[in-house]
Amino acid sequence: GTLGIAVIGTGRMGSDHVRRIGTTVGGARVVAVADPDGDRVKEVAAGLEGAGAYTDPGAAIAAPGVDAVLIASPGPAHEEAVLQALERRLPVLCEKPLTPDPEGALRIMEAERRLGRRLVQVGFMRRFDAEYERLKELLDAGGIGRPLFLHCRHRNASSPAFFTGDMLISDSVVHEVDAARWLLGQEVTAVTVLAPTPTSAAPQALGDPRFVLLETSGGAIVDVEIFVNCGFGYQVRCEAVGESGTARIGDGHAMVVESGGRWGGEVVQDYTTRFADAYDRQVRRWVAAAARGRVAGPDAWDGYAAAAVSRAGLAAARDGVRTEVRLVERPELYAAGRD
Ligand code: ISE
Repeated sequence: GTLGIAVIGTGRMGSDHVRRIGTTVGGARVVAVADPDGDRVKEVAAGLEGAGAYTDPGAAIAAPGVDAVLIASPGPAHEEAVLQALERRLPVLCEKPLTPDPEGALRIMEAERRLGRRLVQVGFMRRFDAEYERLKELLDAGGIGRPLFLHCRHRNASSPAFFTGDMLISDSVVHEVDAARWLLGQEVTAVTVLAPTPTSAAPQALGDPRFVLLETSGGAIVDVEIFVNCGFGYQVRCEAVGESGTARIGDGHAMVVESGGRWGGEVVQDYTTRFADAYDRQVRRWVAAAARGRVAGPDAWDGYAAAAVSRAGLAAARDGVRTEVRLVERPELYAAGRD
């Protein structure tokens, strides 16, 4: 049958997911949408046959025909919607960050423990990107030996008006946190944040860009340049350095043009373009897993670990000191290697 999906939040990501479910993801259909902006949600629902429009997320989740829930509201609204979905035993794909704070993620894990199963997948879409998958395969196969460093660059052309200095860490660097944990198969144990004199191209209070250092449980070092007002485009790069070689992804040289005595190419402008294929594969894999009551990829534990690292990162940025990450013991339900 067709999986009926409720989409919570119809902002940039939510509406992109609605489009994707209608066009590139088979076996699923959006049957309810929710957004606090009543006009907007009606407009989105009007483009979908037979979909209900709601301003209350709980009402959309409880709507007839809903088999699974995709949450793309702002981070602070995630926990309540996830818990409402879990009360109904519905599979969830929740955009990152799962929750802004580790406590909220722990409450979600507790709800899954009571159900005795994992139903929540977190939208760390880089795990579904073809280049990241190749790097992961190479590292897992020992192709460059034991990893020593990951050098990461994360640049946005500009940041939206609502962006805050904290979000540089909890909304942007959180992707490198998850990618590093996944690529290395290790936890992040400590965070240090450095800041150059901020760019004059953004409000000074934003403190953009920053340099974030992550230490990991296996003794690797991850450095992240986060620069959300670089002006020229969207770039996510990662170079792994191992004992016997290096590997780099994200150069973005899909096509190089040589003409008129010059060579060059295009820099993509935003993440919905750079990671379009990753988002498609993420949602397809989620739909396939949800139909079997499973999750595919990053789960609530990954959301929790990322939130714990963000908390340490915010303290590190505020106090200007290296800050250790505290994690609870990993519950059996989230043991590595479980599908
Ligand atoms: C945004 O929320 C994302 O998830 C993007 O991938 C990231 O590049 C951007 O910095 C975030 O604000």
